[in-house]
Amino acid sequence: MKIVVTGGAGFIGSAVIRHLISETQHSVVNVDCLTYAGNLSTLDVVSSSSRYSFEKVNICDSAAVQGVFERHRPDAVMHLAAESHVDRSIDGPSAFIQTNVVGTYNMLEASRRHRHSLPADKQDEFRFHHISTDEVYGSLGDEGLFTEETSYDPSSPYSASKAASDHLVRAWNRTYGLPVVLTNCSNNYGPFQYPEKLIPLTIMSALAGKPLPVYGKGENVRDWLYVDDHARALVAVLERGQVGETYNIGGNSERKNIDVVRTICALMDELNQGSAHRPHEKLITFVTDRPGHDHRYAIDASKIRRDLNWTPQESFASGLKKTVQWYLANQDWCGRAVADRYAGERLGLKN
Ligand code: TDX
Repeated sequence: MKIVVTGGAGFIGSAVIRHLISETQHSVVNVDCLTYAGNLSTLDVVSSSSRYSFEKVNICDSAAVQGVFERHRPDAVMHLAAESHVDRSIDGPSAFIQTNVVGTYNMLEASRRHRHSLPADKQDEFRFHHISTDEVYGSLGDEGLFTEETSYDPSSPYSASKAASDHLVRAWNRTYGLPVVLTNCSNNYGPFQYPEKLIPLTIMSALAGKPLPVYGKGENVRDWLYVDDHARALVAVLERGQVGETYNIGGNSERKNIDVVRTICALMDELNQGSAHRPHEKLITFVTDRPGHDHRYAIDASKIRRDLNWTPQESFASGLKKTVQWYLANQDWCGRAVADRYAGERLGLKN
């Protein structure tokens, strides 16, 4: 298959492309406009492949998106391009509405037009895979899990924009017959994540001996998924998922934020023994809570396990250790990723 991957220079998109080029025979057209969070160096290990090409295109530019479809005539789209950071969506929702809602609409319309230009058998085989988040379901109490049937109840501008995009994708399936599959995942972590998210921000701040900000009391729970496990799941859904279906993807690794931060501190003590900042736990600082902070996310991934035979390979302990090791060994990459763009300051308190 020739697959257009949007957001392929981002954290999850680049993991998907590395997997597609290294582990499958599919071809990839990476469509990315290289925002602050996009970085082509994430693709250095695959970018010389004859099955890889790059288009610097913003999905909000419908004419440019149309051009990509005309030039490449893809068999499938994996749509990952999105603004993804909840705190930034609180400070400035506009980019989230544009990219996540309008950008998804542009991708759907371009896919619909392109599909009509294909021969009949190819029209049936075409796939639009929309990659989304468990945040569309809102917040759980202390019990229960998100399933594919959980009602939508988003809390932040980010999650509301992703919920809107999910609804558009389902509408294009029901109204226009576009063959879609959807996935909603839990919190991802691993190499190449932009150091604004909890895990890489904690590692980078601990390295610099800076305070480790924990929102509220650190009692909020997230369900962690190693990014390469997610990438394998996404390719399984694209190749074998049922049209019109949604699959929840989670790593079965629920943790309180404070426990995640403490575990990172212990790993930093162990793996960075020369550090002047040991024990790193003394850097933990409780700060004002995030407005509209969802209490708990947890995914029931039994559908994708049962129907597509996918299971996560990484435990949270093994994945987190690999991640800390990667950031310790790739401090230059992180320095370049944030240079002149983000100094680790608190985001998301504006109202
Ligand atoms: O400095 C911090 N301190 C802190 O306590 C940061 C950045 C976060 N937190 C808390 C807030 C959350 O409870 O840690 C938890 C994780 O925060 P984020 O890394 O910002 O992720 P989250 O808000 O849970 O959203 C993430 O998972 C779902 C991604 O950013 C989304 O794109 C994805 O859809």
